[in-house]
Amino acid sequence: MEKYEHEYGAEQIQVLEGLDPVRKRPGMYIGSTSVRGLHHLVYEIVDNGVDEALAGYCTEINIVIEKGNIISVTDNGRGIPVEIHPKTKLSTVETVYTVLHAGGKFGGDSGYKVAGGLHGVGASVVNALSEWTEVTVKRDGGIYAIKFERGKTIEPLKKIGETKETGTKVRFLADNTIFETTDYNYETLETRFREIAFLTKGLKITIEDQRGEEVKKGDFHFEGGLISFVEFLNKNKEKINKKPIYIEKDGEIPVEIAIQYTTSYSENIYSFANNISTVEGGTHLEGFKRSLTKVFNDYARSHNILKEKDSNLQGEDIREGITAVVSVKLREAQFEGQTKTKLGNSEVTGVVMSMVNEALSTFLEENPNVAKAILEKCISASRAREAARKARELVRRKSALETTTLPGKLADCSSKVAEECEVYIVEGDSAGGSAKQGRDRRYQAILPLWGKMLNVEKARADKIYGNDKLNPVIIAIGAGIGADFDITKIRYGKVIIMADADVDGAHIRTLLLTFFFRYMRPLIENGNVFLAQPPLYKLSKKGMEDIYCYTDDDLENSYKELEEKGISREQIGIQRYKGLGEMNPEQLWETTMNPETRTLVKVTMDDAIKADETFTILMGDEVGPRREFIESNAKSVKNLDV
Ligand code: 0R9
Repeated sequence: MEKYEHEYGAEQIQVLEGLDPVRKRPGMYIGSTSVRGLHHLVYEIVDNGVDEALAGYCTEINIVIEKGNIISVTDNGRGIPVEIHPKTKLSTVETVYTVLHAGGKFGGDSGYKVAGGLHGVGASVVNALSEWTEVTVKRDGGIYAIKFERGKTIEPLKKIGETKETGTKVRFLADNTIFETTDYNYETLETRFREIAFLTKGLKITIEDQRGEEVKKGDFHFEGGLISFVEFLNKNKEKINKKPIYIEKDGEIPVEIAIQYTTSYSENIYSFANNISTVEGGTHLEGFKRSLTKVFNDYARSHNILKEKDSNLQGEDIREGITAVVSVKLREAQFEGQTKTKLGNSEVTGVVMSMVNEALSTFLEENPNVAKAILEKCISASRAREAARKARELVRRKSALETTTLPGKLADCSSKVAEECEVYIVEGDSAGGSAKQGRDRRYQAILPLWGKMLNVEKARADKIYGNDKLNPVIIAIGAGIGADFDITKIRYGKVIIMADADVDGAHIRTLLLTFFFRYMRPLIENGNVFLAQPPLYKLSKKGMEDIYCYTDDDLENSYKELEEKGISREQIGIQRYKGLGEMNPEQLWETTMNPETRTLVKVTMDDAIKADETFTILMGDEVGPRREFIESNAKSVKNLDV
């Protein structure tokens, strides 16, 4: 952020010290030293190449994860300037890599800098947090190289050859004494670079992972920009308007928007400011939503689709089934909110609104069939909302009448302190019985579910309020649902799904997760949802304590350990658990519920786009992608009983 907010004068550069503060408090510069922070190093470097592309000089960026987790990033831009900077008496490359916050202000007329990772702190921070860094610049007919170790120059810039090409190449090895892990996740990087390619029309980005036996590759280049982005997001959904609606305007604050409606019931709007995903929204999103509501209502009125007696369509009616991407670029982006992912610049709302008002109303006038199809869906959404309101009223009134009435099947815990309380949502009555007897009733509650669970991906909100399978879950958690959901009211700090390790269990797990994802998303975002891990096998032998194994690898390892102690496989009894119901209360406690010994998997929402895709594939209408997904993921879900 700093990079774009301040212009440091020469004096300030001189008083800035070296990079020691970065190594002392890395979290302050890259958020954390977890795998997330590690990935930020790559984003910082790639963003510098993206800036060069936005300035109009670079068309391609290549990223390679080399063996040993070395990162290499190459662009074909002008090359970082190499001449001696008069104030620092160092080459400009060296200055950029060794002076904190130096990036961006030596660049002269490079246009506005708009790319930039979440923390936008630049090359010097990457250098400070790397065991070593090498930068190679092709420029002015020469090839120049410079090397650093832990932020300190060890080989100053020298010319090592001649070339007619231009560009910059950066290689670095993250410092393993600083990061918890230096093992990059290929999928995470690939997803981000695909996103950057969508957001930067025409820029080609390639990524290659050379670490494994098989090289993985991604190649992203979208002439369609955001149009390609929404087509990608909707690839498994049934579309209402075949071609996405596209709105683009250059100017002081460039805005780019693509919109496509699908027959689904969810709202998927992704917003970006300077290529940064604004998860918490902000002024650009606000402007877009307001304008969308206004334009559709105006159109419906002027074409007599809404009659005089009808009330206006509400924003949520108009956003049902929408997939949209809103991207703005601005010189001095201000990020607010808890995770600094909410755009704060107030002038943006009006810019987006006036632009969408004009472009979208023109589009609707010119495409009356599309307008009609979308409005039909909005109107039926509005009817469903009205029905849902009534159903919800009913639920509310019911719970107001019976204020203390928790679901009959819920065995609640005695503590009322949410942070220490857990609710196990258990499949089946018999497993529920064992769980009730085995639990620690001070802080563990049990909610058994039985019968067929509703697939919320295929149902509208009015079917969800008042559904007899979901209602107990909603009431037990106690924080409402949908737009009314209030995370501060949850009755349990941990909501734990405990299902069998077979196909049916996986199904229930997915149905419940889909429900949480669509109707209680903050619960997942806040890290309150967990999956219990029941064992698959029990090994037993007279005189030996039982051994529980949670995976097939676990089982093999246990066999090996026992063999080393001279106990052969034949001497050991093995029980394969088909379901939770086969375990008695003590076993269930010991293996799956006792906080001292259990393993819980926390459900995270790192990537909402990926999550939406997965839930659409697994729970939506289209069969083809679902089969593909299951086939290609079957190997990684060993516990499934297929
Ligand atoms: C491989 C990742 N790419 C980069 O890190 C990279 C930085 C960079 C750059 C310029 C061009 N390409 C780049 N790639 C550049 C050049 C010029 C002006 N501004 C930017 C120019 O030729 O005049 N720079 C980013 C910061 C700086 N250069 C600077 F501060 F050193 F100028």
